[in-house]
Amino acid sequence: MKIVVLTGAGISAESGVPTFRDADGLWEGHRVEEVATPEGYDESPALVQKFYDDRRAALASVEPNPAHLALARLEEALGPDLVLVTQNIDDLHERGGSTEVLHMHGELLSALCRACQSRMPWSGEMSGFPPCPRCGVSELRPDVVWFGEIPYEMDRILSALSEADLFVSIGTSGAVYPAAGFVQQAARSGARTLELNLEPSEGTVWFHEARHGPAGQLVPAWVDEILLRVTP
Ligand code: BV8
Repeated sequence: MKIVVLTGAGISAESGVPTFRDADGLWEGHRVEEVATPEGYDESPALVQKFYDDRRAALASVEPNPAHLALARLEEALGPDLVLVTQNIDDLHERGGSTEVLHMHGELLSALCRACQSRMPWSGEMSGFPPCPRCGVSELRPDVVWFGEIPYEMDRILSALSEADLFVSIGTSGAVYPAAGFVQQAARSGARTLELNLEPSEGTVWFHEARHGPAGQLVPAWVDEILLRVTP
């Protein structure tokens, strides 16, 4: 059985990582245009670097939750038949044991050099505009996909959606494209579609089935159901 899972900020909420659109979401106090667009970065690089420095530093104080751990168990059982796509830029899937994670919106722990286009692991601050380890120019930016930029791994994602038997969306509001359109692409290719979210998302109408509640409870239960079906 080929499964594509798409996760959003809701899967990390119970780990203490703020979501974007819930009451105390990340975007509050910051207009999206200020911190998540290339124009916003060019306008105020120090403000944007600090926004991401703070989120990068906060990773040290959060832990994967049972939902992340359950998806790692699923990968162990399904191997390449599971394609895990995340909109999240935290490293909680990896720390929860998942080894193949498609970060379509980039990662906090990666830097992109605007001078030489190199991408490299980065766990420190960037507000001090450090020189790129590869080319020496001080043009490092967070390696995240901002609004108006092209998401990473789209070819692999679209190919996985075209072959999926099941598409499961976990903890996302369905507010941002192209991720929000994946459910329709999967359904067009014949996949069954399931939404696991705290409440109905903006795209809930597109799903064959929806279960509402905390990911920390819904995801382990769903993974146990699947493992019963796929393990002899
Ligand atoms: C692109 C990285 C071209 C940075 C992010 C008009 C119409 C349609 C589209 C557009 C349009 N105008 C512009 C566009 C395109 C635009 C877009 O979609 N805009 C929106 C606002 C309309 N998209 C883009 O620009 C994208 N690029 O389109 O390029 C292209 C297209 C196709 C192919 C090639 C090229 C790039 C967008 C990427 C932006 N970067 N993040 C950073 O993180 O700082 S977006 C960011 O918000 C996330 O990455 C995520 O994608 C998005 C949504 O966040 P969620 O993860 O869903 O979180 P949210 O808070 O919204 O929701 C949380 C959910 O969890 C809630 O439903 C809640 O109920 C639930 N929840 C809470 N707690 C729990 C829970 N669920 C379970 N358990 C819990 N405990």
